[in-house]
Amino acid sequence: MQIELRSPEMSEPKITDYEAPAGGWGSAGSLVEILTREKLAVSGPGILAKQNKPDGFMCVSCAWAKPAEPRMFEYCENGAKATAWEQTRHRVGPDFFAEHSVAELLGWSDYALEEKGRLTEPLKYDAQTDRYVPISWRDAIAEIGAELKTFDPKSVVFYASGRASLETSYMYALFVRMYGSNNLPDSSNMCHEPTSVALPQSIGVPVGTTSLDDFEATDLIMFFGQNVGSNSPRMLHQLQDARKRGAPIITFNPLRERGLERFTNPQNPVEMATGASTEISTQYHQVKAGGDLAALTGICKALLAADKQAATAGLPSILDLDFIETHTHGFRDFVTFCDKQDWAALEKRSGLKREALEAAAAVYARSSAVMAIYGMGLTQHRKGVQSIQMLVNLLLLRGNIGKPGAGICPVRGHSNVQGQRTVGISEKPELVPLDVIARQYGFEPPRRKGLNTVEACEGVLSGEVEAFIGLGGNFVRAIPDTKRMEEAWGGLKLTVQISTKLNRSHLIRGEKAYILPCLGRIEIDQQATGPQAVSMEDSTSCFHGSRGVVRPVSDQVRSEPWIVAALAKATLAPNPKINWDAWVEDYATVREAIAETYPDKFKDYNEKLFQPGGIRKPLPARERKWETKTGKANFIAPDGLEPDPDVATDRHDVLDLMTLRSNDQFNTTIYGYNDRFRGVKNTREILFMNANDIERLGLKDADNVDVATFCDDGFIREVKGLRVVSYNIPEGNCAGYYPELNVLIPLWHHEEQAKTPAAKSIPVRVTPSAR
Ligand SMILES: Nc1nc2c(c(=O)[nH]1)N[C@H]1C(S)=C(S)[C@@H](COP(=O)(O)OP(=O)(O)OC[C@H]3O[C@@H](n4cnc5c(=O)[nH]c(N)nc54)[C@H](O)[C@@H]3O)O[C@H]1N2
Ligand SMILES: Nc1nc2c(c(=O)[nH]1)N[C@H]1C(S)=C(S)[C@@H](COP(=O)(O)OP(=O)(O)OC[C@H]3O[C@@H](n4cnc5c(=O)[nH]c(N)nc54)[C@H](O)[C@@H]3O)O[C@H]1N2
Ligand SMILES: [Mo]
Repeated sequence: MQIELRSPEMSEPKITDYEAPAGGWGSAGSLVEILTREKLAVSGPGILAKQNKPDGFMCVSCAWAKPAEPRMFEYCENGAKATAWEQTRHRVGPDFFAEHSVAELLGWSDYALEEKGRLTEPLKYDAQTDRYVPISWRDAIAEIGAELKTFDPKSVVFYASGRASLETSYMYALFVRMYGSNNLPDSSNMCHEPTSVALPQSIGVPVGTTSLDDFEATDLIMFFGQNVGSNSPRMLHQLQDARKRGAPIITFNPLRERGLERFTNPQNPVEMATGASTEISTQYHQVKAGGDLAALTGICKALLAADKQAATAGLPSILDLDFIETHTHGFRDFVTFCDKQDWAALEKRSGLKREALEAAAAVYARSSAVMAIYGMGLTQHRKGVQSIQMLVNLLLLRGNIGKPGAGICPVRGHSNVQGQRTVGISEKPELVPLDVIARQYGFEPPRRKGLNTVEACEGVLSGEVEAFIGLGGNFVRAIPDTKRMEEAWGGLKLTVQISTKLNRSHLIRGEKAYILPCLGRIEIDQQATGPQAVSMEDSTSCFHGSRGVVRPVSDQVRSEPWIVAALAKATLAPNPKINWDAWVEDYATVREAIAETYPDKFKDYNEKLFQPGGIRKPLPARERKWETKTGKANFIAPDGLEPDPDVATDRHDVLDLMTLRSNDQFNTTIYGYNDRFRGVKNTREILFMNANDIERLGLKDADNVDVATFCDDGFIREVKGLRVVSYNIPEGNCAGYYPELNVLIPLWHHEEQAKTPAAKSIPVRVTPSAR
């Protein structure tokens, strides 16, 4: 069935140049629009005033750090949209499901499904009427538990999307291991998994090393493949402050993203009144998709050359030789690698001129504390891990890890995606203290590696996976190869989704299917001992407590800890060492259990839960203690510079497609059809292309085109009828929106080591539409 991409009330698509800075009045206007649509009151003490405050709730949007001294409104346009979307006054109750069959809903857009409102009661799929029908919690839980008992634990996948709290995640992972499986894929597998693979090899920690303080001490920020204006807008405040102190920002991004160009602080009355804005990037390099590895090599090469020159001239070294000597391993081999690369190849692969890379190197060479920030532009490639390691190599050359104002800063996605890993959600048993868990709970946890996201999909295709449980998220829509995967999904015997809103993963279902509606984080979570708090970990490894502030959407929704505990009790034999009910009555007791499993990270957790600025997790690399195999920070040279071996970029009719987020979505949640910063109105069915490519392929701006994946594995992957938008994008690249274009990503097209789908470099052919 063709998925409807336009919302019913949509008007004609419009593409214009957007001139305004990020933030400013555009942001204020967009916010008012969604608040009105979701009928959310923001007057008086309002929900939004509690957002990201030490005594309030942590935003359900991104994972960016929450300062100890928050602004009066510590939220951004997109954080407020996320709040409005969760706290909408619209509901999808039993009437809705009686009215609409699943077959009908399959034709609805992602926007239309979620926009209908919050799920209010448990539902079970009824094949006879092709509808979801109400079921009591007791029956739903009992039936799911009985089903789970019939499967081989290895054939069941337990996904986690990254929003559920540390408390829920800990309970979920424990439940799954007691059930007998490490099949705990998470959204991180599609996101920052390359970070979790690259950084331990390089510096001995799986996470970033910087904190908010570093923005105050840095004298250069390098920014790779992260769209701050849309996806972590609160960081714009730190960037603006750094710029006002005179610290330069050097950006590498194929697109000129507005948030990386100019910012007007919507909370600053003077800036709003005068239209003043701060220039964000001082150098902007439109690197080719996947060209970062070559660009970074070029910068390192330029730096090494400058250092040689300095030595010849008897000047002080440009490199931090003390640091390299004391703290690193592999420097010589790395120099040899850089020496071997020739400039012509680096220019071709990066799409950047040697002079541009030398200009970046020159600023880097005179800066004594440098932060490197990155996002999906680095991770979602076949060589994502090596690109991140190359960025670390650059930092190591001048000792830019483990000193104030310096370090590596991966910008995480979901608000607790990093935290879920911290408390045991991982398919890799070696990342979890299984011996501690074995002692604490008196059972033998499985030691066999579980399935990550791509492997879970392979299992669904091969029939080895028989059941899927989703703790949040919209898995079927977020994964690659939409058509193949949706077809295979019907072969599952059981699907269970723990969700707040209706999405496509409820409709693409197994033989038996259940929807379990849960509380959102913004709602008051009342249990036997009173209202409960939960906690999460931000992108800078700080834990924060969070308390709901509004009444639940319905008295039939349950908290995530309640649902996980209920499933565990219905599935597992009783264990005298775990009292699931006591945990649900008082989440502080879950935190005590977490602290027992992870004593170094969660010491005095309950006492410090609401500490302003959060509780900082110990990070050895920040203290220049390197928990790597060599005991040092490692220079790691890549095995080549070909960004994506399958991308036949040399063929004149093959373009390299990046799938991106608009400013009006949170992952598969589509708030609307505008992408303000990129000048797009009322549509998501577009393909951004370079004017030369448009001409070369015999097309015109605003033409309709079909896009097909260029590969010959026997499957046809195509999207029809996209509108060409002539755009400032490197030649040979094109871009469009996720998740509509996921149908084009072959499942096997993933990061080599981390298996993250390579969503930023899909080889495609673009042809005029017949339609
Ligand atoms: N409002 C909002 N906030 C979000 C999300 C959301 O959807 N909406 N999603 C959340 C999640 S889960 C995540 S993971 C993050 C994602 O946040 P980002 O990491 O910003 O992810 P993307 O929007 O996919 O875009 C990545 C950026 O990389 C650039 N890029 C693409 N390919 C390359 C490349 O090869 N090299 C370089 N240097 N740049 C490239 C793109 O032009 C784009 O600016 O945001 C989180 N926050
Ligand atoms: N092509 C392409 N594909 C991508 C990406 C890309 O850049 N390009 N990005 C990847 C990335 S980085 C990520 S993180 C994944 C995202 O994949 P997911 O995390 O699986 O997807 P989301 O869209 O965030 O999930 C939205 C759903 O979560 C549910 N939900 C919302 N809040 C809550 C809550 O509090 N509790 C529970 N239980 N459920 C809730 C709602 O029902 C909503 O419909 O997609 C990946 N896929
Ligand atoms: Mo993500």
